[in-house]
Parts: sequence; structure tokens; C-alpha cells
Amino acid sequence: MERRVFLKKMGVAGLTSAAAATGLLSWPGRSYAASVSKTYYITSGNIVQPDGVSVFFKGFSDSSTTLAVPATPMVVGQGDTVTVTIVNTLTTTHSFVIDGVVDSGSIAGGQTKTVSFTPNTAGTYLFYDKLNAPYNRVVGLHGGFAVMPLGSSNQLYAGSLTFVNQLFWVFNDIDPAWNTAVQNGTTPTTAYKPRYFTINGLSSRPPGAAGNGDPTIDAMANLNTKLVGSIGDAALVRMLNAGMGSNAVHCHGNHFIWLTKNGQIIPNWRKDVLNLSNSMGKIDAIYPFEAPPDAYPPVTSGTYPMHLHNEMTQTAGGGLYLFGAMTDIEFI
Ligand SMILES: [Cu+2]
Repeated sequence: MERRVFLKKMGVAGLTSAAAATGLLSWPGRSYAASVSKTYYITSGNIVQPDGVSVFFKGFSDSSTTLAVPATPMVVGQGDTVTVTIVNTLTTTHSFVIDGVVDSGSIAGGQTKTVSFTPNTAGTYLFYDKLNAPYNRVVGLHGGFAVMPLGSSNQLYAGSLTFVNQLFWVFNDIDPAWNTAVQNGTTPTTAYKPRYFTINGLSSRPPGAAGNGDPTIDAMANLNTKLVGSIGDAALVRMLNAGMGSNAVHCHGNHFIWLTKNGQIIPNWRKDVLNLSNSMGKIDAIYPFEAPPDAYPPVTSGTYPMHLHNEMTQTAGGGLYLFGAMTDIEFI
């Protein structure tokens, strides 16, 4: 498909997406530490991919009877006492880890374990299962964890640029042969060959495809994922890579304002493509809802794509184009 046709189709997708309740991360801002608790259930199940293939996953889920890939993210305050209870409903051993912050150690099949910790550094973190690495992580046991600075409701860290709303983009790439091996309790023996690419567990469904506009399966319509704003707004995007490959995250309309890479502060560089490295890379960036500078006549509304510039990630099942990791940026 030609690039301009692609962009046009993305615009059509934006127009047809349903306006549903917002799924943005909410944080009231508070100037005192509090106690926060959350229970995750380690579960497994199958998720049907865009080509109709049903693939096995494991997840840190919200109940013993559901499957969440990635997990529902957590947002806490700097200095909070965070208590996380992990109920392992499976027969296999797992763990809950945030590098440098907490490590549950092994949680045997059927076991429940509670960890308490105090995150002292504001920022973006991946929690994941580090056992049987990297397999448990890439088959779905991961999620986003945000630590807000004390007393702030609209900054990434004290003194950072401010934002109006925030969300996670958790990327993953999936080799179903690996998932099947994990399901069978064996170690994958084949080289990694990803066939599905997801953002927040979803892939896109272009116009004309089944599921287009359905926020439960179409990443372009999912309000935990797509960026929506008006001129003057700014969205903080917390990007995490749970997968095996690195990604080239590209936004249209405006450049990102790049705030951090792998926890290191970047001096507010404006950039259109951001490298999200493998080995659990992370990036924080603000998308500024400014009138796109290249548009003539000037525009203040419209829909633009965010996609990955490594072409393979825009496919599913070995070539189904536009069924990969992308979403919409909608000016309203
Ligand atoms: Cu692009």
C-alpha cells in the first residue's frame, strides 16, 4: 500500500472510532505518602490474533478467571508503601520483579505471596516475571508501573515538562512457537521468529477488516492506547518494551518531546522517531497537541498515525499488513 493511501486510511479509522469513556491513567496528585495495594492473579489462556490463530499467553490478571496481557498498570506516588499480592493460579513457578525496586523471589504453583516496597524514584517501570527468562516475560507476564513525583499530578519527575494526561504503550512481539513451548512446559528450541506485534496487547484492525473500531481489539480505537487531545494539550506516553526486538516508534502530526531513555533524562529533544531498545527498553515522551507545523492550510483537528518504522511490526501472521503495532493520534 502506498504511503499516502495508508495515511488516508488511518484518517478514516480515526473518524469511525467510537467515543467511549476515557481509559487514561488517573492520578489526583498528593503531597503525602500513602499505602497502596493491588492483587494480581497469574493466569493463562488463549488470545485470537488478527489472522484467526489462537495463541497461548500468561498474564498478571485482575481476577482468577480473566487473562490480562499486559497487566492493568499501577500508578503510585513516590514514597508510597506499595503492597502487591501475587496469587499464582497456575502449576508453574513465577515471580514479580521491578528491576532495582522489588523481587518477589519464586512463587510456586498454587502459592500466594505478598511483597511490600517503597519506590523512591519517580518514573516509568516494567514489572515482569524474570524466571525462565525471557520466556515468561514475552508470553505475557509483564505490565507498566508508574511512580508519580510527590505533590505533582502533571509531571514525570519534579521539574519536568507538564502534561494533561498520561498512558502506557507496552509493546510486545510474539512467536507463537515459543508460546506453545511454554504452554507445554518445555524450553523453546527454535530461533525467535515473531509473527505478531502488539501495543498494550492489541494490534490494529484497518478499515474494512473485522473488528475495525472495536476498542477491545483494535489498538487504533482503544482509549488506553490512542492519543486524543485538543490544541494546547500534552500527553505523556510511557513506552515499555516487553518483547525481543527493538522498535522505532514514529509519530505523525508533531514530533515527540523526548524526556527519558532507559531512566536517563534527555533534555527535551524534539524527535519524530524514538528508538525503544530490546532488553526491556523504556522511553518517556510527551506528544504535544500543537498545530502540525507542516500542514498547509493550517489545521487544528484531524487524525494521524503512530506506527513503528520497522516494517515487520506493522504486520501479523507473516505478512498481513496493517494488523500490527500502531495507534491513532486524534486532534479534537
Ligand atoms: Cu511514520
